[in-house]
Amino acid sequence: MTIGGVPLLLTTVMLAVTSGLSGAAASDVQQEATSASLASVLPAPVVATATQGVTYRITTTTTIYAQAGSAAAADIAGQLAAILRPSTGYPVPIAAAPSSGPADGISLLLSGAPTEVGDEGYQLDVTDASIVVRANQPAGLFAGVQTLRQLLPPAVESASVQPGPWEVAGGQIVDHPRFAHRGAMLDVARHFLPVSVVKRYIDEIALYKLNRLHLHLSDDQGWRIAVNSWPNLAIYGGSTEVGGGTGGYYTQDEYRQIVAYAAVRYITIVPEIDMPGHTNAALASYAELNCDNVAPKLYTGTKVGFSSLCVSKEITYTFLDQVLGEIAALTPGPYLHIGGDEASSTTASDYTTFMNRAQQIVAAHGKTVVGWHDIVNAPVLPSTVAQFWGTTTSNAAVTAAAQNGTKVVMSPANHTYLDMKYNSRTRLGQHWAGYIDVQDAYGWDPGAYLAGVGETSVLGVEAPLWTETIETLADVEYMAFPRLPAIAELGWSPMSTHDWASFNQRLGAQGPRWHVMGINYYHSTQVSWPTGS
Ligand code: TNX
Repeated sequence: MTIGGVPLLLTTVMLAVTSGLSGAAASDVQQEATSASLASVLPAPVVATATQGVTYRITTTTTIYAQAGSAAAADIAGQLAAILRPSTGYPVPIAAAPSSGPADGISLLLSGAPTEVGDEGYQLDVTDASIVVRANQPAGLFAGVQTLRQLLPPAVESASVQPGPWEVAGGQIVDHPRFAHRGAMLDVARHFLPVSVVKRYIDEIALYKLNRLHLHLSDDQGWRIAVNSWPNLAIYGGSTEVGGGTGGYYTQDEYRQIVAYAAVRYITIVPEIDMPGHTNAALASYAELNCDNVAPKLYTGTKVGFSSLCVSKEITYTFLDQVLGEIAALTPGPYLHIGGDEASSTTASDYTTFMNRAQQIVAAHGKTVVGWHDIVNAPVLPSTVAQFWGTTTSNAAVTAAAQNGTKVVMSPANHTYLDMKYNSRTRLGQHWAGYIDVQDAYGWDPGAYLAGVGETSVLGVEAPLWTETIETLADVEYMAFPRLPAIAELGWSPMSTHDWASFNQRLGAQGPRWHVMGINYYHSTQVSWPTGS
């Protein structure tokens, strides 16, 4: 049996299956792999086929060939070289791929990929002469390179020269994502996180083929982005955080840097300005935003549901238009998230009035609205995306919206909330949605979770990290790893690959990699970590 001309060798390790692929290649093929490294890719690929006895070795003469004429391919080649050079000690030059076809070495090509891999998928072929990644778009090349990293020994991630050898098991992977939206969220409002932490998190989520970073930029405790037309929002509203620390905010230039850093890793920034609730920092910064014209004090506690923009004042909509207008102009991605959660200080009719206007304002700035699922309690625009954060498997309002065409991002709090404790002994985090160990994060199906919200209504998944108790990069990493890769796999891999035993083994294999990268991960007792990780 062959797939794409590569012999399918049947040995011991069941790796992947083929649903999700269309056409002949998807028919009835069960995948098997001889190599631990092919079997260890996370998220699980759609199809992986080992070629027994074949190994590619990166040596001192290995060159990376990037698609001629593509600046994006050259940039991705540069990112791969930047990983390989420090750890191998080899020069790893980059050259334009010859038109005669793949040369020896590592080729990153924007031709010859199967159409079914779409814009974000790729085909990776490893022979003893070459590694070839083919994709239809640069995002797919980037994804293929993330897979290639995982096929190399963990020491490849080291910042200093390591002994090697730098071998990749032979075979073929044909791979593409299940869902378009594969996200992580960072709450930079409850505790401010500096640009360096956000960039590091972008690097970490990119490893697992996530493609959205949602930044929760404002809340009761802090406003985290400079707005030129309303400068006190950041200067005053950003001056503290939960617990009374000094807070902080991103200048517009820093925000642009984050957007650009994410873009070359094929991650779209989704900025959130939460409203009409969760707005104490804004209300404290400008008295005129309050119905009684009295600015409240800054807030450094952790209660929710006590603040609301003044729905009846016209200046509220001038504020929205100017703030959202500036953020839209800074954001190349299609989405503006306007929160809408826990608006318990806003009446139901005010909420509807407010959300009607807010959605129109976002649309006027050329963006698509995302809101927490509470937004479906108001009429929504056809394009508005609802982010489900409940803890139940049925929600009548969300089901009705989905059946009316609303797309849903799945963030069920009892499976995806990275601020939930792993268990009662976890120092950080909360547990209002329960304890979430790795099996809870992994053990659900986003396309069949919420009653009446089927696969075609689901845009994807997202793992939020709220930061009431989270203050440092080490805290962020401890809560995200190893649960974030579970959510990443649910977003990328076909459900037919869903298997705890396989996932557990592949997740464990990431441990030594995280160790080399200095990622502060939680050694969950549910995971079979290899010794030494
Ligand atoms: C609920 S989830 C919130 C946040 C909190 C979080 C803590 C959601 C839309 N709202 O304001 O930070 O719980 O887990």
